[in-house]
Amino acid sequence: SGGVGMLYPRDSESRETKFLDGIWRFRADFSPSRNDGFTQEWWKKPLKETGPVIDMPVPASYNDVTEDKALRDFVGWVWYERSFFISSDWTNNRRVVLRFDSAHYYSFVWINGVQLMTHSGGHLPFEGEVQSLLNFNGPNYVTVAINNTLSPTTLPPGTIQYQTDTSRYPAGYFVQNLQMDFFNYAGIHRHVRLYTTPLIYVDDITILTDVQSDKGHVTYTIDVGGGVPKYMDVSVLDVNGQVVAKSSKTMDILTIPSPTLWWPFGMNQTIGYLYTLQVNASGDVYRQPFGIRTIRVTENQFLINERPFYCHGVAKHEDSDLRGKGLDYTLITKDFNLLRWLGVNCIRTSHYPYAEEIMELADRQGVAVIDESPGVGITNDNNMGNESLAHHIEVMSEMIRRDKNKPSVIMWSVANEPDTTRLAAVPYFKAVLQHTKDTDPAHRPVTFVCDQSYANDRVIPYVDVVCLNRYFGWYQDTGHLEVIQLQMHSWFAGFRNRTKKPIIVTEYGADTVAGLHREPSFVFTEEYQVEFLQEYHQEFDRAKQEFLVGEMVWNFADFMTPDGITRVLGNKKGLLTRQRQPKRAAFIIRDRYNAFANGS
Ligand code: GCB
Repeated sequence: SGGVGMLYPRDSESRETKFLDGIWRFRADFSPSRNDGFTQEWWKKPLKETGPVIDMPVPASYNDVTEDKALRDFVGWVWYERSFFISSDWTNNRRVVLRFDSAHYYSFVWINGVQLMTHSGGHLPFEGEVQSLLNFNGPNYVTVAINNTLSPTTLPPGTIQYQTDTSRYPAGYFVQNLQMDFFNYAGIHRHVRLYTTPLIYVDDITILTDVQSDKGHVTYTIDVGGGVPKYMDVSVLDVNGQVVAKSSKTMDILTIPSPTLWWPFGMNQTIGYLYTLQVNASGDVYRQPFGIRTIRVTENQFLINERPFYCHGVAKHEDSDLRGKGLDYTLITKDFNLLRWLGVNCIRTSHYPYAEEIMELADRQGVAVIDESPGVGITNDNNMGNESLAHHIEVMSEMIRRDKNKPSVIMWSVANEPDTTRLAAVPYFKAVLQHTKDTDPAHRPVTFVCDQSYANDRVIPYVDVVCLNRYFGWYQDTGHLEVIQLQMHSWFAGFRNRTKKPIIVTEYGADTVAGLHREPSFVFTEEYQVEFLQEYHQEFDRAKQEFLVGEMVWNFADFMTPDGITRVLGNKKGLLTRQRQPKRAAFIIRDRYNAFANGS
């Protein structure tokens, strides 16, 4: 929209939303050139006038919706289109903004045949002003072309490999190689909506909080677009809607005596407490939730509100049957009920920013979040060049712009398991980490998730918290539970000798097929997963006396992966099945985490 902000669309006295979710018309471009849509200009007419179309739900990944394997595994351009009407009420002195909460990966958007915007990156919102392109006296149509091809400079990166031996491969054969262990679902994954604002509008809000001797300090800045507001009315409301502080300035510091702090689950009676910053800029009303809390990292501790926080966590995925990575309210609500059932106080958004609706549940339900970028699979020098760096920095800026006011976000993770043994990784990650720290107005801790050894990694010196993924007893010494404690112990010592920073184990886990049993245990059985986790817990219980500040199981639930000989219909390291039913290990984690939450 040309503005600086990316506020979540919220209705108010001055703002109205029209969702464009629903059934869209759809075509994948299977033409030999894979480019007919562009040469034939499919955006110039409603899609059904340029060829056959099928029905496609939005939001959803398109991959698992049809019976067509070629579409499930499609790489290239797909086209979405739908029509809509707008009432003439919307002509009256308003901006109308078209917003996509995410489309994977590269998108072109046209309104009534006119190009509106493009966006690169699959997990963050983009929007544009459309009032001058709309037809208020008849139908409108919106067309979206989306390409899911991943290249060495996309996040995540990927490569396409062509096979030209015609004795073995049919013409045009290629495979997409991905450095990542999850299915590359694609399509319009989150909401599409039109929303209005007045012509002078609240473009962005930045809120910082601090607590000193039982006083909460709320520092805010409001960016206004479209002109200079005639007046500004700002108030802080508590959960009951009572005004607890007020100002008439664009920037101010407000003091709240004895504030109710934002706490994660298990640390306090009150968890996830949210205030609202209510802004009225010349009649444009916007209500931004926020929490009052502090974060500080020491050599051995992660402090929230100056109290030691120990992360009892899981890593997740946006993944489910049929809808792939599509937003689904039933699924995300069920997931948060399961997080509470397990006693989880922290999640990592492995391996990309999640839907804002998920982040808002985390804010409200007191689940801390390690907010991870789509930087997964940065494993060679081609992924660490200038073009990659520029894009990575842009993605971090977009993430911070979207998530900066969320109290649940306690740390940024810029990448998962990059090859940080490379010389090129040093300038690359120094720049990304520094940019992230500087760009976040709250300067939250920054990290990346490391799977390299303490001897060979080169980037750990630049993080605030050391985050480690380890699979002793799984990928190494498969089946040998007896090595886990010792190897984990040496691993911790190796990192601690290098740098005195707190450590979180961000992944440990074993593939487990629900219903597979064997006593004594064997890999892939429910018994093995239980014993495997318990071996880690022994060492965690020792290390948390000193420097360990968190443990996170890989993974909350089973999830889909590409075809591969180590994956039987997906990665099975879930505590839950993909359908969210518990394996035996879920009860072990539930007992362990809830014992902590109950204070025992
Ligand atoms: C990892 C990756 C994660 C994989 C997991 C596994 O280290 O970060 O994306 O799914 O291991 O199960 O192999």
